[in-house]
Amino acid sequence: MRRLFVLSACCSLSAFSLAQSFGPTKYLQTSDSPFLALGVTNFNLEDFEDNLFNITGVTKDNGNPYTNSGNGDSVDGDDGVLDGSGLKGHSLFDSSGSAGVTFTFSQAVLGSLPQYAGVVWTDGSGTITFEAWDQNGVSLGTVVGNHADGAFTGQTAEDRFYGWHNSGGISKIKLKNSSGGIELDHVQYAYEAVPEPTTLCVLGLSALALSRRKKI
Ligand SMILES: [Ca+2]
Ligand SMILES: [Ca+2]
Ligand SMILES: [Ca+2]
Repeated sequence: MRRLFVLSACCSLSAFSLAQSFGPTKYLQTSDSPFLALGVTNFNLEDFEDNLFNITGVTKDNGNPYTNSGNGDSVDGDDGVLDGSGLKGHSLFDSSGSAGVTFTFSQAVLGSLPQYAGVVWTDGSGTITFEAWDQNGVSLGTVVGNHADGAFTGQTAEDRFYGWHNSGGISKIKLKNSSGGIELDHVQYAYEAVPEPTTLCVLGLSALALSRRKKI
């Protein structure tokens, strides 16, 4: 009876999308992405270090690649040195933090929508808000942060990662802050490495059937 209950609960999960938000968490280099610790597949990252926005299957509505030795604010490690400064790297900047920047994922280009998507906020003012939408364009919810340090000369201690996981797919993400401009970096997406819940159910039921056959 106990085993049957576990399998039933497992199968019921297949009818729903599993969703989880990430952040805001400290982020100074790619290895700080919480996605990597989950064993994701097809991890794709845009760090803007070629001063281009050309990550496969993703479009944006606002902002442009940016580098400035006086006020640029890349993820710290992109210049090769973790020194508390992102001045020597590249980021994405837009003058309207309140309008924010939306990144849209193309199912046609990618084959399937990513199940993990995130971005690193590196500079701006006020309250920071991150939102993601599922495969049907329904909002998964918002994550709010207040960690802007008020300095605008490349400091990286304030930089934070925001992300979302949704097993059914993510169609777009948006990052904004309530005043001033906005700077961001390390736009990233990935896919689940583990079998879908439906596959787990099939495997579980097969294992149960095999177990019963052995007892006969
Ligand atoms: Ca640095
Ligand atoms: Ca960068
Ligand atoms: Ca910063």
